[in-house]
Amino acid sequence: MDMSLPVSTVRTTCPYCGVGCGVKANVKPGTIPIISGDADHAANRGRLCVKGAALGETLGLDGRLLYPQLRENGELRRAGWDEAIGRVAGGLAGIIAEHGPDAVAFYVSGQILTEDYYVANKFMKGYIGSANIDTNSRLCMSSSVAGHKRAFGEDIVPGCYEDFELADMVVLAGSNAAWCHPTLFQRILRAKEAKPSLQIVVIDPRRTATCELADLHLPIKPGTDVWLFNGLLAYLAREGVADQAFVAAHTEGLDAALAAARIEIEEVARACRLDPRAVRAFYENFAATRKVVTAYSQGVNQSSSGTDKVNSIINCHLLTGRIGQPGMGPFSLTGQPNAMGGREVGGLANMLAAHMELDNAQHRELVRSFWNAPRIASKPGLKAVDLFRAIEEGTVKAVWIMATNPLVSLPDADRVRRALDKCELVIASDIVLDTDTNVRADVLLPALAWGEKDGTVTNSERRISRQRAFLPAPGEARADWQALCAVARRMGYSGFDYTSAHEIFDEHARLSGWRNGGENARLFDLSGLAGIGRAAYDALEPVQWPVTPHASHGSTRLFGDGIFAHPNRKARFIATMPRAPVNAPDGEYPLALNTGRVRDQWHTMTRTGKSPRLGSHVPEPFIDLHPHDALLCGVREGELARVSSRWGAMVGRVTHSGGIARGGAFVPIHWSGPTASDARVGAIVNPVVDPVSGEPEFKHTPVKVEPFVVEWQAFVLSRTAPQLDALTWWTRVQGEGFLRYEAGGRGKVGGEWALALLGVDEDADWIEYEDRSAGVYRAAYLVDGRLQACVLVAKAGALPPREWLGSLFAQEVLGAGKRAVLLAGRPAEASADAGPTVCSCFGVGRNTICAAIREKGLRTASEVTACLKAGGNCGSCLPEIGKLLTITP
Ligand SMILES: Nc1nc2c(c(=O)[nH]1)N[C@H]1C(S)=C(S)[C@@H](COP(=O)(O)OP(=O)(O)OC[C@H]3O[C@@H](n4cnc5c(=O)[nH]c(N)nc54)[C@H](O)[C@@H]3O)O[C@H]1N2
Ligand SMILES: Nc1nc2c(c(=O)[nH]1)N[C@H]1C(S)=C(S)[C@@H](COP(=O)(O)OP(=O)(O)OC[C@H]3O[C@@H](n4cnc5c(=O)[nH]c(N)nc54)[C@H](O)[C@@H]3O)O[C@H]1N2
Ligand code: SF4
Ligand SMILES: [Mo]
Repeated sequence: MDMSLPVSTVRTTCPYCGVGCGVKANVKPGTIPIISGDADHAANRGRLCVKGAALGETLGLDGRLLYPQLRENGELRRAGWDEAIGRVAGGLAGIIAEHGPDAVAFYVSGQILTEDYYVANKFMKGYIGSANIDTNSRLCMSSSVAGHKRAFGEDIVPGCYEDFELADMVVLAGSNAAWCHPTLFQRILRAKEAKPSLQIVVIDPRRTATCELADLHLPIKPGTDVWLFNGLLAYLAREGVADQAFVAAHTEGLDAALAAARIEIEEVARACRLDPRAVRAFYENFAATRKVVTAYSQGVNQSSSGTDKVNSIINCHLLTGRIGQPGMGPFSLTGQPNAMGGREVGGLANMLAAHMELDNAQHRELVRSFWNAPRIASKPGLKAVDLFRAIEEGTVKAVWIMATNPLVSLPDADRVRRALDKCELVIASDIVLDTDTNVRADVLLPALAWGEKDGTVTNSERRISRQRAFLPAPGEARADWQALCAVARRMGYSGFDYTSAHEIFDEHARLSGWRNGGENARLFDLSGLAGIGRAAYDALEPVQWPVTPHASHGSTRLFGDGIFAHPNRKARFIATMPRAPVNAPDGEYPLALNTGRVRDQWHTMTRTGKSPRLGSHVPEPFIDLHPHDALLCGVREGELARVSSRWGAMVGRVTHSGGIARGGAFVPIHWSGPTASDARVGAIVNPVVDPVSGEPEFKHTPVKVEPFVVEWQAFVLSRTAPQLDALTWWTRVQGEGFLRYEAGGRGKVGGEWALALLGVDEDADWIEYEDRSAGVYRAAYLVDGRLQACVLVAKAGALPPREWLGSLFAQEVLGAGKRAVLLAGRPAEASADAGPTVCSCFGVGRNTICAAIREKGLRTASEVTACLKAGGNCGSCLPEIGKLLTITP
């Protein structure tokens, strides 16, 4: 911490999900910044979820990439920026000279700032002259983008968060908002508390935490949403709920859409494997309620019919004229903090900039001349999955990967690994050193992280907020836009002389308003911010675009006037023909694998993985199965299993959450090479994509599940990383003062093995316990009476809980009493095992909560909070507490 920085409070924006909560960082020299919610930010009004609340625990510099590095003869070595920029610029220029501009590519991310994104896009499309820039938003929001463009003529989210509170019905389709958009979900719950008639409907094959407080859960057969919404469209038309005047004046294409949607409730129920009464109830309530928000996320987007799913939802809102008015509308929940900003600057390979189109000659010329660029890409570039195929095939020879980890997050990720192994020049910009992708990079460029970088992001409701720096730049890390500009300048391009993020934002705002108006006006318009001065940019209050001279305070809702962005200003119904996922389960791969998120981790855990508070909720990768399927597969709850598909495999622990229907399986996406021996989810996923958007079908891959045989289970708690080759399978999370490894292994365990595993020298203070007949081995070592590491192994039966042993790492010296029972793994006074963490903020376990519910007769979540504090801070665990209330006898 730089002692010269004054004490201050900096207002910034959370770097995780697309809710885009305002955050306050209270910075005192010499201490860790204190993070709290910004009560003045319209997205969250002071609330944060558990990930946001734990941001302060992720700011340490351990594991950071702090200097540029170059690979030489297979080894990385530190280099100066000048040399690294030379290598990148020279490498790209050489390949372009020999093979043309389409032989190079950028693969960027919804986690860079709008200013970084703007520069990357300008560099590739206007100067290199290729559209080979794509982004992880292809894996995330591209079906929504495509659906919006087909229906509205432009990629627009019409509504705002307030609509969720004003609605009388909120439909959450393919969204686990309780875990993935928590503060917004809590706004819905509070609205329901105030107005109990507010109905919540969840459409998800799994029974998720989001379902806990829902009035109706439709456990839809994976991939069948188009049947459900087509059926709804047909029902609404039949029942005369259409808004005839709106449809006539402001839309076209209804007849074709209705023709494609001719389907009865019985048929819908069969196709979607739902109870026809539940389908009918949903349709009736939807028909009877005008103020409906239908929000959707990856259960809709990440599908081979993702774009059609989006349009089948929008169709229902167009038919009823429920769009752009308070309390109603289709609502695409964005995933990443700047998914939206990336779309604004045209970061996808099939877009231009400022919502202009690559295949529109006028737009191309407009952008080229505004940039004063030497050339402009004239055809769409490669979409993410195709891009990495082209790398494998050798047609793309250089790729600059920025703020994303395709070796984990792309489908068929082993193929992506092979592609990078073959690629002539791999450049990776990241904030951490150890990622699966970085291991394969030739050049590593250190980026500024959250708290250090400065610029803007746009959230799901089109609200642009500032991310502001409150920490000094560490090492030689630089903003991503600075690295991009340095390479562009070295390649001889003018137009990259920015000295601050502010200058880039201003250019972006000016482009959005440039020759924008009249008949073909583009709705994305920041002309009200063009010419914004440095001071005004620094003080910029969160504002929803469009921001124009007429709407200088931004725009809450769009399309309320019925004016859309297609040339004839009408919205289009899209005829959506339902189709099943491309790969169906079969005899060999009988289960449909669904993948997604857990509450307390963010993607590959490079940041959330540093927080002890976040490590305890879900400490290891799991495979959630229906008990019946587990039986058929010969696997048991609590044991390890291997999930494999025709593309790859991973290993995790079998669980039965009770939320999975037969025929399905679910695994979390978060573990990667650095955090598990074998749990890279991307390796299994089929590389099928939606034909319109190119978004992968992450939610549906045929797999089989088999026992992963180990002779013993173990866990290791250690202040330093152990020797992992002593374990057959392992996975890691961060504890308070220690690393926690869950593991399984084969072969002999004992003193020699444990000494090697924990890296203990001969004269260490070492204690051991072994009971061969029971298959138990335990050892620990201490330094000056302080617990350094312990390992507990069981050949059969359960291992002791980790919580008590973990708590000993906080103690400077272990007293004789604790030392004596250390290897029992439990305190002598045998206090109850708290059980797996439910409330991460206050560290309250499941058993504690259930005991209190039972013994004190608690009946509501607020009674649990009053009694145990659990749920009283960020509230992210309230749905789980709700579930415990219903299942505890
Ligand atoms: N805690 C946490 N929050 C996050 C993130 C994170 O990593 N961790 N990441 C952020 C990002 S980038 C994103 S994109 C969002 C994603 O947010 P969500 O989309 O809410 O999260 P997912 O878990 O990917 O998937 C949502 C649900 O889709 C369901 N689903 C699967 N198949 C189908 C189907 O065919 N139909 C329907 N209707 N549903 C289906 C799954 O069972 C799953 O519960 O979360 C953001 N927020
Ligand atoms: N199976 C399966 N796969 C999926 C999904 C799924 O549901 N199932 N979801 C998909 C979705 S929606 C998404 S969004 C992706 C996410 O997948 P990724 O984008 O691959 O995951 P992250 O871990 O967020 O990767 C971000 C990287 O950027 C680094 N980073 C953070 N901040 C900065 C910065 O300011 N600058 C730079 N240069 N680097 C930075 C982080 O350290 C990290 O290494 O995964 C996709 N993959
Ligand atoms: S809901 Fe949580 S992760 Fe999302 S922006 Fe808010 S604090 Fe961050
Ligand atoms: Mo995402």
